[in-house]
Amino acid sequence: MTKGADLLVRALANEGVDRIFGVPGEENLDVLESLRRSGIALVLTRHEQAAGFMAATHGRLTGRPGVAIATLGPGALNFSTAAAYAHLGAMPMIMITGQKPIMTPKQARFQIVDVIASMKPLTKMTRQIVSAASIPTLVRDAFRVAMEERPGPVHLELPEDIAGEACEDIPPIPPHPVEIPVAHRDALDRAAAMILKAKRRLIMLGAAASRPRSTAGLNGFVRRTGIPFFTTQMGKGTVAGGSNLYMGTAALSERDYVHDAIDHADLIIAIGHDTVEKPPFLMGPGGPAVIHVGYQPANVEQVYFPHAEVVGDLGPSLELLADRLEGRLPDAGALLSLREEILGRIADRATEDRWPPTPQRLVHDVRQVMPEDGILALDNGMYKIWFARNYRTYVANTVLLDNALATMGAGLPSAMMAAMLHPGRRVMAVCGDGGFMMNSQELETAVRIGCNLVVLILEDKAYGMIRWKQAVEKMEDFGLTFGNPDFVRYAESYGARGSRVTSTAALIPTLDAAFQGGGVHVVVCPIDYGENIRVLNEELGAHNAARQQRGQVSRGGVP
Ligand SMILES: Cc1ncc(C[n+]2csc(CCOP(=O)(O)OP(=O)(O)O)c2C)c(N)n1
Ligand SMILES: [Mg+2]
Repeated sequence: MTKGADLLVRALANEGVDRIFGVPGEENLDVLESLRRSGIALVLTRHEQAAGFMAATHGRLTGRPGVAIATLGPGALNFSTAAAYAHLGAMPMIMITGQKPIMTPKQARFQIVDVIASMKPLTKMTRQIVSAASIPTLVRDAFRVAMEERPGPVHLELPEDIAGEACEDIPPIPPHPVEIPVAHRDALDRAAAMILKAKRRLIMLGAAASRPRSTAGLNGFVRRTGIPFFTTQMGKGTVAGGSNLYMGTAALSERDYVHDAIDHADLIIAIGHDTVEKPPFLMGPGGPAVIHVGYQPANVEQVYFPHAEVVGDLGPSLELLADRLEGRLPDAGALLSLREEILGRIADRATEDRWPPTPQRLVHDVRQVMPEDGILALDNGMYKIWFARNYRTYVANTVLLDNALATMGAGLPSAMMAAMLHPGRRVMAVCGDGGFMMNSQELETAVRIGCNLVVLILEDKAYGMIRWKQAVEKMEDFGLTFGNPDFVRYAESYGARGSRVTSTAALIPTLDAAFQGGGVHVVVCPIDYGENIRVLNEELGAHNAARQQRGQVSRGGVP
């Protein structure tokens, strides 16, 4: 006898799903039973939030939605942060949650929350399944919506009685390839004319440039035009940062060294910029002209209002744009004269052996132990700014960071997903002592499923980023410090291994040994956050004051 749950699982398999992440409840038991008899693996997690982060990261890295499952009410609500993470971060994901029977609700309102309503602002689509016969269509549509630009999360609620409902054996709907339309000829001509006319051009690579489908077209555009580029935080790694055209990453919205190049530019070609990111620079009157190249038109914001747009599939549209420009930009690299100065300043103190290590030294040493294709997954904390600013990338999608929801707690689960997808590559999660503890229970999952993974915890016994902002605001140091477990013993209690870095010289050997040993290895290292104020406030403040005095900040109203 075929049941609704069988149709669901078959429809998921039809979409190429090979694993589902989550925490089932009794309302999901029919689905669990269908899964048991399918070729789809269940990756049981210790919190639904982590399952959601893993599914979203699957979508981010592959372009195919990851799938997560949870029960009704409490389980479904635990998906909320992950749903928002995927929604803001444009990561395709499908969430399936259970519900009490809808035809004969024998438990009255026990555990019932209006999950559909709660998912509305957090997803692209949220639907309750009301008949088994509708499952094949709904699942196909859910995948279509999740994957379509702009990608994101879709939620399906499957009530217990619909999952158990006997039904006809309806075949799933076969997916077919979908191409995204390419930009209009007139838009390409207009953009090409602007680029040809400009004198000091700069490319900016944003979050949407990281879609796996656009990597080749993007690299080709940069190579064929020879225009220098910088990236937003989430655009990091879309074109190799080792390229001799890389000018830096805008980890701050203004006043960093990379903004010297932005201030000197007369045209910025913003590729894949998504304004969910903290602004990489602030547009204002009198600033450079901006061309937006994206899968979707630009949202108009106070700080982002492009003068022209090229909307369409990024890769092929950029190829057509490069056809109009190649060989016609002899002075493409006009801003490259600033490169050495910018990158030199950024590298300051990267090899200093002070103890505890500076953030610059930590980033430098992590880079040494990561091969070019190694994947770094960052949680959210102060160190994210340093990694965004200082870490250089060589291969697309090798830095997973979240500058959209910017939630704490996603670092470990997203690294686990990367490790599952790329078992042959080195994968490292970098977490603060605050963010790590928000999903540290997933160490058990990582050990159980056999991940090879290093988790680097940067210990300052504080919510350091907020503490920095408090100090910048000249407020008293109050309310942001805490104690920690002994992270080495904590890791060992999960069956993982643990090491503590006790000297700056030991950092690289400890990280290297952790990778060599395989399995899950937690490495704890203290960090000297004195550099936050010294560099990000004092040094950059002085640099900007000097620039302003020299009159190099040309735009009225924009610092
Ligand atoms: C879930 C969540 N809660 C709170 C915040 C606000 N927040 C941003 S960074 C931060 C501190 C992070 O502390 P930690 O992980 O120890 O990193 P550190 O800044 O100390 O390096 C906080 C509380 C957030 N981004 N996400
Ligand atoms: Mg901390």
